[in-house]
Amino acid sequence: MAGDTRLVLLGPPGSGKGTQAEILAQRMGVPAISTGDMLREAVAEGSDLGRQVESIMSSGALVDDDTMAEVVRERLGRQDAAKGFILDGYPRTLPQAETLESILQRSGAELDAVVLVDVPEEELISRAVARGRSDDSADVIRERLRVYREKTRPLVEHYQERRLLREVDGYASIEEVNRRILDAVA
Ligand code: B4P
Repeated sequence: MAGDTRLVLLGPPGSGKGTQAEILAQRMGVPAISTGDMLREAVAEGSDLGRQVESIMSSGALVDDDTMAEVVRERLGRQDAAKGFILDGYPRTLPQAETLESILQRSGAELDAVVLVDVPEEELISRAVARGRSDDSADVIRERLRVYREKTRPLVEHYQERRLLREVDGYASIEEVNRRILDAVA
């Protein structure tokens, strides 16, 4: 499989979306696009965007939809994304899902599937604490899980209705989760 693959990875914080996106991207010959990584890079560079989002990210809240729309529109407009992508961490709200639909429509493209990588909350908290990133303290991760349930979880139904959703149990080894995702999108 090479090119023309457009997948979204959906799931709670720490479910392994980023890890799986990298493996899938290698295999499918398309870029892994992580909005979390893009924002963390902006913070590290101290750009205008980075200064704007730094405190939002460290509190566990979501960056606003308009800012994210600009970031994603610019990234998906680059040449390397013309033939497909693995999108990790976007969309995270219903308005973001609508933005993505309109960006794709304009280029005559559509999503192949949205993969929900689901993992129990206790496991998410222990993975996050083990990772030790600045936005991974136990309190912040609890806030990120609350925001996930409130803002992102409704996307499950949204994509179920569009017959795009594939559910994968993410509580297994990285290799096993990868196999499950490949089976789900085959
Ligand atoms: P993200 O970077 O998307 O953070 P994440 O959800 O924690 O990452 P992920 O689920 O990809 O976990 P990973 O593979 O790293 O977002 C960070 C912040 O950016 C958000 O809180 C928000 O403020 C902002 N943001 C990003 N996108 C946004 C948007 N669209 N709108 C608004 N704001 C946005 O894996 C986690 C850990 O588990 C790793 O240590 C990994 O090694 C381990 N792991 C992975 N798979 C495993 C497995 N199978 N078994 C055991 N451990 C595993």
